[in-house]
Amino acid sequence: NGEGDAKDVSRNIVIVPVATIGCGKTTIGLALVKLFGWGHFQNDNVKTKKGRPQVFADTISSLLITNPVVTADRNNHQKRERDQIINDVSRTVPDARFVAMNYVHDRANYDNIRKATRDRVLARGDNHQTIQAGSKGQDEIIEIMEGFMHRFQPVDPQDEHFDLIIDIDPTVESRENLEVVIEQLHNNYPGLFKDQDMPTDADMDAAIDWAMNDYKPDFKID
Ligand code: IDP
Repeated sequence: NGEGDAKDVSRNIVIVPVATIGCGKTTIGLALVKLFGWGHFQNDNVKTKKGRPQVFADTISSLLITNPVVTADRNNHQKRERDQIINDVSRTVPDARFVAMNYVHDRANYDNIRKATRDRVLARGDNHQTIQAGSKGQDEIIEIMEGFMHRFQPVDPQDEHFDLIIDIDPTVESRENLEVVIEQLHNNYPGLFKDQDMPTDADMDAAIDWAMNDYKPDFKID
C-alpha cells in the first residue's frame, strides 16, 4: 500500500469492485473511462485458461503505467480474490493504493438485491459478458447469480488492505452510485482531478447512457 498523504496521490489507484452479478460494476467502470479516460479491464477478457488471476493482476499493473486509475473489473466477492489482486499488483507496483467500490450486501437486504440484479440482467442479458443470457435459460442465469450471492464475503476493513472503502447500494441506479464514487474519490484524492474539470450532472448522465447503450462487450471464446 502507498505511503504518504492521500491528497498528494495522482496515480496508481486501483478500483476494486466488490459485487455480485448485475450490480452495475461494468457500467460504472465504463462511465469512468468515458468521463476521465481511466483504465478498465474485465476479467472475462483474460483469454488464457491457466493462471488467470495472475494474468488479470499483471494486466492491471501494466495499465497503471499509462492510466492514473484502473478498474479491476471482476466480482471480487470473496476475501481471497481481493487479497490476490492487492498482493499481486503490489508486487509490481509497490505504491499502488486500492479502493473498494463496495456494493454492500447485507444478508437482510438480499431479497431486494436479488430483485434489482435479476431485473437488470434478465432485461438486458445479451449485453452481459459473464452471463450471455441469450445462450442460457432464465433458471440457469438465476442459479449462477445465486452462487455469487451465497459465496459473497463482506469486506473486513480491519483485515483487508484497502486505502478507501466506498460503500454503494446494489439496488439503486448506477447513475446515483457513479456520483458517490466520483465524490469520494475527489474528496480523498483531489490530486487525481487537478488537471480536469469535475463532470456536470449532464456529463454523468451521458456517461451512464453510453456505458449502458453504446458499449458492446467483447465476448470470451470458450
Ligand atoms: P455487473 O458488471 O455488476 O455484472 P453491469 O454489466 O454493469 O453489472 O449491469 C448489468 C446490466 O444492467 C447491464 O445490462 C447494464 O446495462 C444494466 N444496468 C446497469 N446499471 C443500470 C441501471 O442503473 N439501471 C438499469 N439497468 C442498468
